Amino acid sequence: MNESLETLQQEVLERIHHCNSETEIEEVRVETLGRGGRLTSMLRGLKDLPAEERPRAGEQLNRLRKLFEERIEDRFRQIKEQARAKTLKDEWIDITLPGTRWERGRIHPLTLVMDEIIDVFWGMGFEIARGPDIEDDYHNFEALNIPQDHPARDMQDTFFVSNGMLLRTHTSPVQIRTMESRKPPLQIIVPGAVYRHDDDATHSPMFHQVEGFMVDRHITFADLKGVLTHVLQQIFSQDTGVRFRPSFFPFTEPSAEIDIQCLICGGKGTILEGQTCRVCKATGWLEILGAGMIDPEVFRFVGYDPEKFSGFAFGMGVERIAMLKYGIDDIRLFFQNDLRFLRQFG
Ligand code: 2NM
Repeated sequence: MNESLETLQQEVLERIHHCNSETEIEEVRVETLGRGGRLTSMLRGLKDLPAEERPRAGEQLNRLRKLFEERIEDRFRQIKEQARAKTLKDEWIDITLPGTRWERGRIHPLTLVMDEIIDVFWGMGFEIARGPDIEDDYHNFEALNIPQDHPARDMQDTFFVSNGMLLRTHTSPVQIRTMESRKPPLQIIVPGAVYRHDDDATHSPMFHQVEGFMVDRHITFADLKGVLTHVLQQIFSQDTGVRFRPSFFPFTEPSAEIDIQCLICGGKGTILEGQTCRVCKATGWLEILGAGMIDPEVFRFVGYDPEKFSGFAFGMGVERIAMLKYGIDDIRLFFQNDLRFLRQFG
């Protein structure tokens, strides 16, 4: 009995010592202290011993049970502790590290310039109207008094799509549609994309315009001059010189082209040491706007009485203004989405 108890003690303590997981230690507990466990069986066998041996044997077995229970408990705690230490080590994170910074998006330079132009007109009480990019011949040409044989109607300049429809070559068809459905007084601008068959450093097949018009009784060329001078001096600077030159458009009479003093040479036509300014080609002026008094023919097309109403209209190219404002020499940079270019704005 003594011999076998000592063997049991040695064996069990050895096994407990070698346990490395909660499952293993639970196995040892069941095999030793569980219902059919080795020690449990021995405790159960006490009753078969002679009465005089029972107290001593019982004492020894109970001592062993206490010992096993304590060691199992200790080992169990050690294993848990090791597992926790390992988790803490493996899953350690430095919460003081700075986060990954995502680069913020910026506003496209064309949107910046477009918004700036819109803000100036908005401040003068103009409404903003929009319309379809795909138009019919009537609204893009006919109602604007552009005759059948006008070069702008040529395949060379206009993108035609199916069923006689085309990509608008200016935003003027939206002005026509607005006048068709509403009565004066109106003061409206129409920003948007337009399309022309043209592609080089200063022309893109898709570009943007802000066109607009004002119609009421007694609108004169003085209103045109006042409004457009104010707009240009807001967009560029308060002291920018503005010049009106006579011109021709089928939809306005009289018509004018409007120049501002060159932003690069300040109107001198020359830069450092008498070199000629390449931006204004030594003229000191930059063409920036087309405008005029809306032709009575256009009013007849939309059903306005030209004896009662008059108005002015204008159009400008957003890319051209953005190029002059930021000193960009190739229009294609706006559409290539090169981040090195785009990051410089906004
Ligand atoms: C320009 C120049 C001059 C213009 C005319 C009209 C309309 F529809 F009212 F007749 N809209 N825009 C116009 C006039 C556009 O762009 C260079």
